[in-house]
Amino acid sequence: MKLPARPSRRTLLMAGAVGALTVAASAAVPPADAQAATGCAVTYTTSSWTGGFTANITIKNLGDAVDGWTLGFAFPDAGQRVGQGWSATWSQTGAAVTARSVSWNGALATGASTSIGFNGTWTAANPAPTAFTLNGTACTGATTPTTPPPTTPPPTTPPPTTPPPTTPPPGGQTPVAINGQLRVCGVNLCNQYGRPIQLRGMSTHGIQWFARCYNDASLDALADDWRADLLRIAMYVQEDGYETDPAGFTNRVNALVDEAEQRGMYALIDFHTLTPGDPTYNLDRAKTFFAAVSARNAAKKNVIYEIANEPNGVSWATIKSYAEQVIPVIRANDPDAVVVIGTRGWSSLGVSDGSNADEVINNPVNAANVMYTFHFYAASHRDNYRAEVERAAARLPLFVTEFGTVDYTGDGGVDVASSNAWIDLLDRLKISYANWTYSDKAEGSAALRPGTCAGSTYTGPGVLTESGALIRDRIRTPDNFPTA
Ligand code: IDC
Repeated sequence: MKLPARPSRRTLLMAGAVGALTVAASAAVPPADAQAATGCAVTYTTSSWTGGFTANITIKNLGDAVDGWTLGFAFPDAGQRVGQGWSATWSQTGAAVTARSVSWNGALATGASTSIGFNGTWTAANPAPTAFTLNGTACTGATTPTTPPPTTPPPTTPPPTTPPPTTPPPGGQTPVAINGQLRVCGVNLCNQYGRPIQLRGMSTHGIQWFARCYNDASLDALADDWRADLLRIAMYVQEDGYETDPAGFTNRVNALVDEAEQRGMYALIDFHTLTPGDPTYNLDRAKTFFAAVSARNAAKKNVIYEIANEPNGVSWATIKSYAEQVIPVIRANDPDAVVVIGTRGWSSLGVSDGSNADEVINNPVNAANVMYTFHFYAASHRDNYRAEVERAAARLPLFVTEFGTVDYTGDGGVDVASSNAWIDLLDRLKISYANWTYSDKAEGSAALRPGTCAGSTYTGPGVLTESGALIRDRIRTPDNFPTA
């Protein structure tokens, strides 16, 4: 796993040696005999608000490979408590906090890092811990806690133990580096300079089924070879998804947000409701999930929230009511993030239910900085849908968070003409999009050939399907993001 290129907000670097027997033996000179070489570096960064905070911790193993680890530290203030954590099993007794590795991050090779974190609460003050232990032995390196005010920009040079950041794609800076925090302006998605932009990228398949497709090599390929701006993280709620393991899926989504961030891509967090189609069925789950991910990712610039994938069988009034209950939960933690709202008839702006975008135009969600979802499958949805999108785009901020080159089942042949007509329209209107799917499922919409995710190669002539080749060609053309 790569370290974040730039630790944000308050950063505290702990670089110390974990001597197996003595700390002194481990400073600059490695042990002479067979004693295991041990050592670690820990960064602890927080973003705080009144009474609460998010802590992100990176552990780097500077010693011999370990298989399973325990991180320990003590809160300096009596009122500090760990709440929901991720990527570790967290516990707290008095001031003492313990984080134990989980199945997928216990093995840490020499030089390897892993990132964990938690949402916490505080009462009187929220100082950073000043000492950490790894597998029971203190990391005793000199530390100088720095507590700049929250508005201080992050350090421009990484801490000494941090490896160089991911190489940006050819042509210079990453989409997130150029565009920064996004916001809705008029009917457009705008960048930090207030200028309209279009993000082009890929959706994962259901992360409960295709986790193997989202690894360092595949995400490097998406950022560098595809030059994608956006990764949509499709977290199904039903179908063996979130409802079966809320904490686990929350962690997986957060880990993918970090992977996107490290590569300069935006991350669209998709609460992938589909069946049942009434989002109200998942309202409590949505509130719990979005409270967690918005608190944890509040300080990041690359996160966009998609609160309901495809409402179906329900009225716009019901969807609007759902949105007006979920959006405040996000806003409480992450006031400036863009939120995308599903629309009636499988996010067809109502068209697939015989309605149209007027129901939204005339009765928009009572919230600022929001966009509305439109989905299409090119072999099923053609001219009448394109006409409605063009008409609606003059009145509503639209985001195509999902589309396929094939029919609505996600399978069948690629409709090249309709796909290109759609993408031409989205380009002309600067409507952002994510294609279904960056996966190797044996179905027409998948971009990768079956078996690709069992290997380690995600570039070159052998890996793309017909759909993948068409979409990659469209996504990898230069972005021309405005920079002033
Ligand atoms: C489809 C997948 C398919 C999977 C199915 C499960 O392509 O492999 O078995 O979901 O529900 C959507 C949905 C999206 C669908 C996709 C294709 O958002 O979940 O994925 N689709 O049917 N809306 C329209 C089409």
